Amino acid sequence: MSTSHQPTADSFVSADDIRTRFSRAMSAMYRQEVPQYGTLIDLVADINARTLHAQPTLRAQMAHAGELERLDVERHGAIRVGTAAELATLRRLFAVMGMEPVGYYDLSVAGVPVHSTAFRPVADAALAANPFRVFTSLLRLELIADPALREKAATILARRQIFTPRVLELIAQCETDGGLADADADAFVREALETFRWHSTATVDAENYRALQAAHRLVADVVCFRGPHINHLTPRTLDIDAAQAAMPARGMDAKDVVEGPPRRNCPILLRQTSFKALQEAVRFTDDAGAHTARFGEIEQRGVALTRKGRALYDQLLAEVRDMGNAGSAAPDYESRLALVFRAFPDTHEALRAQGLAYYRYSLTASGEAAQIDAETSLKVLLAKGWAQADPITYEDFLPVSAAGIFQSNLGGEEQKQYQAHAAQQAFEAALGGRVHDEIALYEAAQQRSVDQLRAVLRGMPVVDATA
Ligand code: OOG
Ligand code: NI
Repeated sequence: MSTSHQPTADSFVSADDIRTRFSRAMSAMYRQEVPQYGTLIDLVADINARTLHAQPTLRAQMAHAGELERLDVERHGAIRVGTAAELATLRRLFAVMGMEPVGYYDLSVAGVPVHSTAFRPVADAALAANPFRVFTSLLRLELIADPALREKAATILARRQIFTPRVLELIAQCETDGGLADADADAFVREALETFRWHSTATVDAENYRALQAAHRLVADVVCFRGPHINHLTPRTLDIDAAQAAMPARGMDAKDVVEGPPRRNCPILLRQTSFKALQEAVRFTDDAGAHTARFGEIEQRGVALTRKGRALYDQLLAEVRDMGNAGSAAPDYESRLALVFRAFPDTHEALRAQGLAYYRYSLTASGEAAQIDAETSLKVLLAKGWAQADPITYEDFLPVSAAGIFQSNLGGEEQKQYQAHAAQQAFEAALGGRVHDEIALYEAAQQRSVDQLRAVLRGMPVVDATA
């Protein structure tokens, strides 16, 4: 490692900036690798422009919430890794870009032998700058039933190194110095990208590939390649139904149903749809073959829910999916979904009054001009037009939706059953740290906004504890 530099904090590039450079580089790479991703980005840009033009209130609300600028850089990706060591190093790699593990997702209940977290920024300002997220799954080898196959997979995984030597040096340098200067930040982005690149040569022969694929298609995807290729990158659309309807005309084979809640006046959580994975030519060590892994996805984000709101969402979704036992495959799924979700209030007033969703509160111009008792309730402040409540955007994922996305993109129809249960402690041991509780983060963001508002009313200087 070169130690000739004298690190000083002001010569460092911010973590936000490194994240933006990285997400831009990743997007460019994926556009090259999967041209349909470029088509999807163009489609979403068109639809977002049209939606903002047609809905000036939405535009104003997004501008006020500071969401307009981030819209066209906003996307998430997903990768799957095979060992605890890989996951732990990813945690350190993402930390260089200000991304921390948020949430624990157990996908085994949905027949996928992984558990996951999302690496993303957590501070308000960092989210506003660029909310780039990576849904990261760890294979649960213990769920492979055949001990010999399990052993073989572990041996293959133990042989690979998914990080370049230079990126490991730069991560360590960043941890020691507290940041990276410009040229090192660029080198970091270049080297980190190598981990996410697609490799068309597999590390195993065709027979081993088939054996691992028979255990689960995902096992083959994780074990048989030199690295955890990025398997999709997802832009954020403001109208997912319009985007879904426009996909076939642009040559995309869209998945049948949109995952998540139904279309609503006040969008909640997250709605997602994808186009199916591509069949790609690969070379095994002894033969030519094909693999399906990489796909495209779009999503529409809504307001973050409180624990109470989330419980209601989970309950209603389970009700819809249990009807006739068909999950989301039933032909009338969308109308059932809409019907059952009538029980979920659909005005922001009702969502607030029932404590179902999170908002950021701020004084309006008239609130700032008026003489107001600092303890006036939020309800009165809002009713008088002295304060405004902006929905806090949901920045995370949904396990049932994620399972649907996994299933639709692994190719093949088989459903596996696992006698598994959530294993958050084992996941955190592999990760080498705890994951944030996402709901606690939203709660804190709402509370910070209320504290700031009260501080302004009291005429106190406002300190931003997260900056
Ligand atoms: C991840 C699937 C989950 C989402 O948006 O819910 C996901 C994967 O296929 O690796 O990306
Ligand atoms: Ni996704």
